[in-house]
Amino acid sequence: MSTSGRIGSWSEYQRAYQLSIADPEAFWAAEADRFTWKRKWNRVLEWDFKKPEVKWFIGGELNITENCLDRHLEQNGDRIALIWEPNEPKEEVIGISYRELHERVCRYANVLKRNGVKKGDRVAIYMPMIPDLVVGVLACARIGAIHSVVFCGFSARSLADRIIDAQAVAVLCSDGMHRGAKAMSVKDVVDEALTHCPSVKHCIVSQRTGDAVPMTVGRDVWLHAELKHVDANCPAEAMDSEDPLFILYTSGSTGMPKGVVHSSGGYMVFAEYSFRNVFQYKKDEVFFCTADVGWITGHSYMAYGPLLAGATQVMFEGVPTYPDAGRFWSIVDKHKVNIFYTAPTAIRSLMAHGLDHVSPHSLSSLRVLGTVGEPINEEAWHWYKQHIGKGKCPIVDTWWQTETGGILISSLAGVTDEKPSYAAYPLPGIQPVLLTADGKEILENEVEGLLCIKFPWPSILRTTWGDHERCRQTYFSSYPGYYFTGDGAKRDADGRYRIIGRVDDVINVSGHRFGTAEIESAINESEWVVESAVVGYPHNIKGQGIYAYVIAEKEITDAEIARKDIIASVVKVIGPIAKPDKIQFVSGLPKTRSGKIMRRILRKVAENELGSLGDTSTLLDPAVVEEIKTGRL
Ligand code: 7RM
Repeated sequence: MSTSGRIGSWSEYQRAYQLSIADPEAFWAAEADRFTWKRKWNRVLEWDFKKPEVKWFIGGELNITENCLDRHLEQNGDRIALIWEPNEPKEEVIGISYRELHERVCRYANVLKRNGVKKGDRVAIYMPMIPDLVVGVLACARIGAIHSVVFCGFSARSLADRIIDAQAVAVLCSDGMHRGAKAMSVKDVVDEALTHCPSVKHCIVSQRTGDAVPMTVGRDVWLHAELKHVDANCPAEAMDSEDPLFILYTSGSTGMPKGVVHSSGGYMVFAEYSFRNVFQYKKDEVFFCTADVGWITGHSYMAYGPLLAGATQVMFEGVPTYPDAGRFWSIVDKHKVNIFYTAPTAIRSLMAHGLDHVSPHSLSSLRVLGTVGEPINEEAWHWYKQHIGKGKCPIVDTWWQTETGGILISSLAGVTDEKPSYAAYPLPGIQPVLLTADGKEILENEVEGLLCIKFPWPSILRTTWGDHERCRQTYFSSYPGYYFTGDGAKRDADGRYRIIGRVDDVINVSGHRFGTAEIESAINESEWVVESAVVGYPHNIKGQGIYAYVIAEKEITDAEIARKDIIASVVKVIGPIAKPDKIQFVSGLPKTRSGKIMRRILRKVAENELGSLGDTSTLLDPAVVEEIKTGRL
């Protein structure tokens, strides 16, 4: 291991990997030792995937913000932690040093306390990409409140569902937001949500747009006004290593999204470890992750990982295509970004805008490129490599999930080799396996199977909020003794993994997960709909698009009106990101005699693989398949 603590060569990777398998406890204890603990752990690991129960660094006490902030102050207090790039390129950039960030977090934490928020309370955060979002997240962690960030594009209904599920006592939000050419209200959405959320006693509002928003007396306060009453001293609460740090809701194949719960100690250790090794972050470099803090990528590789590592990073408020499709590249040049981390969908969309948006920019500061969220096709990989990385930047294709807390499979930038469309090798401490459908481990290479993990790593989810049985059912019951990812994968002759995609009823739209059932129930709220079935289909930009088959309630005289109403319903229930791309009206759905929808057939039609529908004779009404094929959009 090099002195920087980074794995520096292929042989060091192999050595670290072997040690991590032979003696996981010694391996992770050595990594955990790099951090500031208020009290050292007495046991490294206890686990049982049957219950499931996983505990890391048992008996240890820490506060993650002390590790993100306080411990950098003495030597690196003046280092820039956050470079905030506003939506408008002409608006002033805000640079926040570690010392300033520490102070802002402490003050915000004192505002939370002033508003009655205590250790263990849940706090929902619904904010655009402004510095207060990161400050608010860390302020919660400072006092031991459990944050639940809800992506600012979700509807009032989604926000309310998540607040109610977690019984949050407070909401942190802003007045409004800027996104590209649009300005949108945020507080209005919160107000609407809060009419259904009696658990919320306080709402703390940051100023962003300066719009006048209604403030409910006794509940709503302005952050800037509250800050006048607090000082900059806020001792970090001692958290048990296994105390929950945050909840993040994520969609699965059934029902309402689950609140994935992450721990304090294990999550901290793995977020930093994976950041340091995958991106090979070097002192003084600038890191830019384009993900919103509303998703897990923004948690682990913006709010926490880079700060734990003492890095300097860019936080971008806007969208990749505003004011033009060269915005990312102009930010890279403007802030001399060295490491750039984005989603394949963004790469494909910028690729479609053409090289005219790339060529005006030098991009010479770039050293490492990363992708996350969905499989990257080879064409996009090569475009990224050649036109953004100029052929000289390693690409890390990082596979992981909300539930895994951090990157599990990825090459290490410039250290282990890369192969287009392969996430490649497991990080040290990660033991992936491929299973057959009946649960047998496939030991050979050049195979395909269900991707499971057979040993815990520090940032594995601990439970799903309020429903441990659901956690067991979803992740630990299909293949007892394993954590089941829901993904299918291939393994090549050299042991590299290639993630194929979900094998369950989850659609990955632009790297965002939605359950088919979740979208169907939103569609079914339209008065035009009797029943619906949703499947994913390959989409050039988004990776997967949403294809909805709908049985209409009444005769449709104007299909456009019905379509609009269905879309409005999805926007209201989930948010604009889950809008169906295609809506086909049908008179019936292909069902088995027991009434189960044969999604396989619907998927094949949506994929335009009409020749390989398989046996349809067992269907209740085989004729409906012909109609569906003919009406394909
Ligand atoms: C980080 C994140 C998780 C799902 C996962 C996969 C897919 C993520 C990759 C990928 C192929 C990748 N969390 N996925 N990364 N597929 N290559 N590098 O995305 O919880 O929102 O989604 O995303 O299907 O199960 S997530």
